[in-house]
Amino acid sequence: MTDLQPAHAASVLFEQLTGHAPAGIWSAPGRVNLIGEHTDYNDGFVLPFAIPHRTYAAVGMRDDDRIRVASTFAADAPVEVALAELTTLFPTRAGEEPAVAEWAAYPLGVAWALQLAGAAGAGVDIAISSDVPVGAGLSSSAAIESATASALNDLWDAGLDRTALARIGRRSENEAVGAPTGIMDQMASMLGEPDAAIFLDCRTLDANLVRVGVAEAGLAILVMDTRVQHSHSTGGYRERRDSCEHGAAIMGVPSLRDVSVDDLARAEGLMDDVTFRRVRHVVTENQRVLDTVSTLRESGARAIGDLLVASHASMRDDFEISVPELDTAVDAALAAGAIGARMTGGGFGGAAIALVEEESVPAVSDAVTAAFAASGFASPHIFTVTPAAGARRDS
Ligand code: GAF
Repeated sequence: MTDLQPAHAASVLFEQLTGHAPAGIWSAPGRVNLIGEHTDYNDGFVLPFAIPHRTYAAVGMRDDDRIRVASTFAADAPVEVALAELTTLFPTRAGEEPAVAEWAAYPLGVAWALQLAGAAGAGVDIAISSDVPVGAGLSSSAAIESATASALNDLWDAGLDRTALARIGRRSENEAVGAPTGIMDQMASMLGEPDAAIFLDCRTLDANLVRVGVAEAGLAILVMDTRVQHSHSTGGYRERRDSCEHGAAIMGVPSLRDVSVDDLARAEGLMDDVTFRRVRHVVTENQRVLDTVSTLRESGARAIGDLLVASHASMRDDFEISVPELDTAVDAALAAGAIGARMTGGGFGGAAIALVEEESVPAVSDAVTAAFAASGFASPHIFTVTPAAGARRDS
């Protein structure tokens, strides 16, 4: 790790690696999901926004056909392979570790996915640095993928649009890293805009910006990172996906997107209790996304608190992806006056968010920190975020 700002740190690492300056620096953000959890791989709706924390990739061309990646998280362990070798490294088989260190599988997987899409060029050096918290459910992985995909798209003259680059990033995550995720995080990282959330239909990939208007309402969004690390490559995430597919098969539909709240009574009679509760979470969460979008548009951010709270309850009780630290963060924030709060991201650890009055940020933060101490949990990392810009070339 380094104390330098990440854009500068990426550039310095690049120069240490190659002895010359990069051709450019590209960056992409992490994300917070305002609402719509585990709906993306069910062809449903999500409402994430990009955050100010970003991953920077300093990139330059080589005069051979090799690709080298380095990161300030593992500065003394760059990984270098021939571009032609990527097809021997990937895909990673389900349940197995990638053939390279996991951090390197993200950018190398992007290069591999671009090759498969017919977009390849000469060798490159890539140096990465980031201030997106890792393992916090804030999509540090999508930030690496989107920064790398943007850089290679430009340097290899691939001409892919942002949605196509999001698909490249997802392919890297699914097939190179081996995490069976949906496309929400990559789309948020590619499409983010200041003061806007991205209302995404994950079936069609139609994306519409929705003004969040938190600051103008005198509100703030707190991120409460529990520091309970999680990974989507293993265990619970994959099991939830399987349950959803099982539920959709029982209902005779391609995906849970095709089940409505009115169908739930019939669903309950057709499946076991656990599968039914997984289905109920996804179906009601899709509806909560639609309700949040219309509420934001008609009444503003102050009116969405109950939807956030209902979303958390559904993840805790029906989808069973919360952990005591996330529930403590949500409960303590609400007890201290937050308008709404919920865990964000894939669950099993990571972060929760709270919508709070701007002037009560210190009081809510203190209350959450005190609740963690009282429960014997490690101190949470608490900070505010505002919706920020998506992937871009910085220099
Ligand atoms: C993780 C995944 F990467 C996303 O695709 C999404 O499924 C999310 O968990 C849950 O909503 O961030």
